[in-house]
Amino acid sequence: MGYTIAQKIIKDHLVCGEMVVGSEIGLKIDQTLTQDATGTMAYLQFEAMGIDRVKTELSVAYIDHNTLQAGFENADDHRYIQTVTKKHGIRFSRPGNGICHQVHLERFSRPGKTLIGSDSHTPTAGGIGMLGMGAGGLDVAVAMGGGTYYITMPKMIKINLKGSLSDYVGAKDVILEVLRILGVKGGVGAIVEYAGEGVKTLSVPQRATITNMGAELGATSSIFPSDEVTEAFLKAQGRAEDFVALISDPDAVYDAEYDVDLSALKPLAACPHSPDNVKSVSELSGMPIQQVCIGSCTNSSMQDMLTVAAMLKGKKVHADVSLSISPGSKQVYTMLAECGALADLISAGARILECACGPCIGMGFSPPSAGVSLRTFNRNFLARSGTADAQVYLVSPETAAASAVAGVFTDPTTLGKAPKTELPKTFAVNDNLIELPVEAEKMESVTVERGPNIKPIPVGKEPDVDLDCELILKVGDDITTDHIMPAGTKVLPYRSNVPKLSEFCFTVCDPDFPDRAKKKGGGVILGGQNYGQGSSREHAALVPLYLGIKAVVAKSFARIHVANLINFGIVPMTLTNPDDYDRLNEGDALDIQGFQEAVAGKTTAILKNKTTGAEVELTLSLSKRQRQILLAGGRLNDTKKRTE
Ligand code: MIC
Ligand code: SF4
Repeated sequence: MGYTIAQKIIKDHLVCGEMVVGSEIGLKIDQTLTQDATGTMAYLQFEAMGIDRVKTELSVAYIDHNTLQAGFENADDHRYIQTVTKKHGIRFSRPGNGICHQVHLERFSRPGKTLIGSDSHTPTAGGIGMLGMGAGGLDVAVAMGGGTYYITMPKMIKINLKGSLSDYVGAKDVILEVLRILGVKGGVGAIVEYAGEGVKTLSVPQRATITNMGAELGATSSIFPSDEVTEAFLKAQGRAEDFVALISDPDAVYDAEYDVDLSALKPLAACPHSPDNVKSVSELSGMPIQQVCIGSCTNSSMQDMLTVAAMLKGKKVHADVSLSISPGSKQVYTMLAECGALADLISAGARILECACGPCIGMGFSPPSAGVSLRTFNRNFLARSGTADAQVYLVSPETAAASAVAGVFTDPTTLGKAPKTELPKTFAVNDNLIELPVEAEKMESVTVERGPNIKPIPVGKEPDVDLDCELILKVGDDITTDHIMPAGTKVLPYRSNVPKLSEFCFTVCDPDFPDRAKKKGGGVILGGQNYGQGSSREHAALVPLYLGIKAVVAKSFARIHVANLINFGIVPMTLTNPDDYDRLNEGDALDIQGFQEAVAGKTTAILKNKTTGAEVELTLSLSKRQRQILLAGGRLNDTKKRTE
């Protein structure tokens, strides 16, 4: 039996385990990336491991999330990351160089290699045929130290692309169509591979838009073949030597297959508040809008920007609309300036932002009250924009530009023939904002600078022998990490200050949660399906740990979040019978006799609801390694224990 693309890469990097779907495997990681909102924790944890130099082929730290510096906090974190990376052998991408995934795609991603990043959109690198996966900061720290990265061996899903995209239909519409078909849980436990004759019609940045939003499917990763289009892209980036061809074997077996006819696709939009709530733009056309934001790691390539510039050239942004544009990288920004397209954007009235995540993570540009905002981003979770009642729609750059001019939701295919844009044959390569680390023998000369906002990381404890506590919070299905640990201008500066961060935990769902948890000394959280979907932020585990959360019971969990819970010693358990969800209520007194014993080796435990008398069976699907981590009270404790 042949192999799929992802299976080939996994096979080449397998350190332990068997490639049997559903079982735990360990992988060697070639490259890592971090960004600043998760990076501080990752490097604090790397330092705590006491390893002098990174052992990966390449590790890069990007500054792209917390670039609003309304106080000293973010700048202090940047300085910490700059100095700690210089010391330990990691490249440092300075603020102004661009969004981690865009820059990594341009400058460092390599077909056939493995990459983990402390950011859920790391699968962007799949656009170039690299196996990129999002991970918690601690897992990235371990990989930097040469440690194994563990995942559950995924299923393989194949998307056959036929035909080619019509005028004004973009790569974003392809992934929105896949989200429409599969939904935000449809990729859980799977890697999504793209195949078929349509592949060669898509450029690398277009492919990267598609693999980027595979994160919204809940997939472990998404990947395209590495072919002549990949080779041309690498050549244009001055990296021809990084090319290797990579395709699936003709007899590779997939667990599921779907067809998407690119020629038949129409512009689509993900409606509030979920990326899979997809409708066609024509259904929405005419709806007044107040804001348009173009950029993010999903749609900020040169190709996206040139398309938008051509559509805005000689036009004016509608008086009722505020339009922001954030190019994805310094390379894109420079080339836009050099070719004059930047002038077209500025003169149409676009508000040009720096090349960073910006509005995508709520760092500025929050919409007005109840405002309709069209964004080329990848997430429209409730309140993520910074305005609690905003209505955020995810659209292509084509739909965004057409609507910005019209002032209402507009299907760009109604505009006639699309203006022709041509991508340059070579990109403006200038890595002057990538700082190189010092040589190993000079590392003592570097002083790591820590600001007062950096507070100690909470450390977990071994599980109670019997768990006796309260159901402190009950939430529904599809709870995102933006619900658990919101981001945005007010909160992000405290990513290295867990005590302060805890004041915002779950406040999107329940403003009283932090106070209640503190008063009661924590307890257990109950969630629905897909608990913890979205970002890789380990703060969504660290902060609940700080607030005394001992276990999370849910109908099902998202991949990265469950790994983060385990890393910090919070026990994840699922309801054996999902209907039991209704037999548990907030405030109920709970009791799990033999909790520690169950964590040590049982696959089920009985939860007694002391308030109602009901008994509910819980399932613990944990590997031996995960049980050992939980028994030690988290991965840092476990590593310490084993190295003592
Ligand atoms: C996001 O898009 O939600 C983020 C911000 O990039 C996160 C990382 C974080 O919370 O710092 C992600 O996707 O992992
Ligand atoms: Fe940044 Fe948004 Fe991409 Fe997250 S999704 S990395 S916040 S641009």
